[in-house]
Amino acid sequence: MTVIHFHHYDRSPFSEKVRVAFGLKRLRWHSVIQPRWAPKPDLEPLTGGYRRTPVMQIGADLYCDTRCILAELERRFPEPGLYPDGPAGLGDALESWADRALFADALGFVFGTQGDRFPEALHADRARFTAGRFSGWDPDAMRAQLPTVAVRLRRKLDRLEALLGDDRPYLLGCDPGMADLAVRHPLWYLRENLPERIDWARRPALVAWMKRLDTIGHGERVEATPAQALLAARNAMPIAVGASSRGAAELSQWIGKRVRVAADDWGGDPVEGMLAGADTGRVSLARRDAQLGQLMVHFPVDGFDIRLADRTDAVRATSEPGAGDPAI
Ligand SMILES: N[C@@H](CCC(=O)N[C@@H](CS)C(=O)NCC(=O)O)C(=O)O
Repeated sequence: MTVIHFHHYDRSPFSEKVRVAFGLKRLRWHSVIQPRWAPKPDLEPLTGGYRRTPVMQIGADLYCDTRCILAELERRFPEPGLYPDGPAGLGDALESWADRALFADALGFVFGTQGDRFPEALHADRARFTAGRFSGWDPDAMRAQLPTVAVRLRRKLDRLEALLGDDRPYLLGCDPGMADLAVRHPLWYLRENLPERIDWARRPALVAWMKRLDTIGHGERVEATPAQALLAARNAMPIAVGASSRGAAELSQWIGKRVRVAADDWGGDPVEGMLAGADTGRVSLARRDAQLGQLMVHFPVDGFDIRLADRTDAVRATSEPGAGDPAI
């Protein structure tokens, strides 16, 4: 039986995106609560330094970033699917928009409105984490941005209301999927933090859609400790990485070499490991931890900077002629 350990905290919006996917797929999962800010001594040994929330663990395999987590859930538990209506590309496009543009405005609105309410340690951590984005996470600067952010957010909410205005139950049709999970989590975050600041009465279709998604729930959640998750990793071996690297020749030529992977938006702490697999969706890094043994850390290709870690390898790779490179 597949045992899922999910490293998260309850207030994390990106975690909420996955928790609803657990509900949709009616899965049982072990909830491992991690701190809201670094250091994360029970997470970083597993991932090799990736500290963002959430991370999904299945034995000695670690899935970083919700895009990688949801793709793995879809692979292992295909029914019901995350792309029930319309082309998958449309679901992914909406996901991208929601995870970055909509989420950034929701975050700017919450911190701009009530930045003083959060602990100092959180501000200090997020200033480093976001590396200059979000007004350097300075409460005054974020407040100064509030009028612009409010107007941007209002327009996005109105667009969503219009999209749902033809009585469709979910964003892309009759059943919930990726687009709904992704668009809901920034709105859930707004509702959790500033319920009275959203003009819900003007957006009945959005309210009904949120209610429909709320009823999906989170599947079967079982509490677990970080020590149990670490033990599960130590007692397991990573799954073999699939041989298929179709469409990812530029990355799969580095298989067996040391690579460095870092998120290209925020929380860019790099992870190094030996590239064990690459396809168009993800890269898999083999790592060894002195306490935990052999691990495999998976990242999406989208949204991550992936490069050779060894300078000599990197210089050689970029100076070699590219005549044989496949077309895009
Ligand atoms: N693109 C990432 C974004 C993850 C993200 O930004 N998560 C936030 C929490 S919702 C985070 O890591 N905050 C800092 C932390 O938890 O240490 C994903 O889809 O997983």
